[in-house]
Amino acid sequence: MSGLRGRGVLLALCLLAAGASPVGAVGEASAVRVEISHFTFAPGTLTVRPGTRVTWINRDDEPHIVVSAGGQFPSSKALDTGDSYATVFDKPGTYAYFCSIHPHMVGTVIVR
Ligand SMILES: [Cu+2]
Repeated sequence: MSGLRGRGVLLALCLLAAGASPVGAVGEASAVRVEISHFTFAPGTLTVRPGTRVTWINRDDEPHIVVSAGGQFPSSKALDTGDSYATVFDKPGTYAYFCSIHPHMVGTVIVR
């Protein structure tokens, strides 16, 4: 997969040229956190690169369950306070999700 590696180097060079910290940029691209608090997913809409690991962490005193609206990724277990759930988004697309306990809680992960 030298082609993929080459693209990664190119991306890093572009980020350097833009004055971004390469370490911070790579961290942001590969792992992102969604905080669940006050019955809200924050950020509600998240845009990430393919291959990004997204972690939801519950800051509420109520349990929440992260469920893909289209069954596109596995559901979490019931997350108690401080519990987290992570999944990796490999393919570009729009992934709507909600909390199955509180269906008015919705969020979206956009992978591109
Ligand atoms: Cu909930």
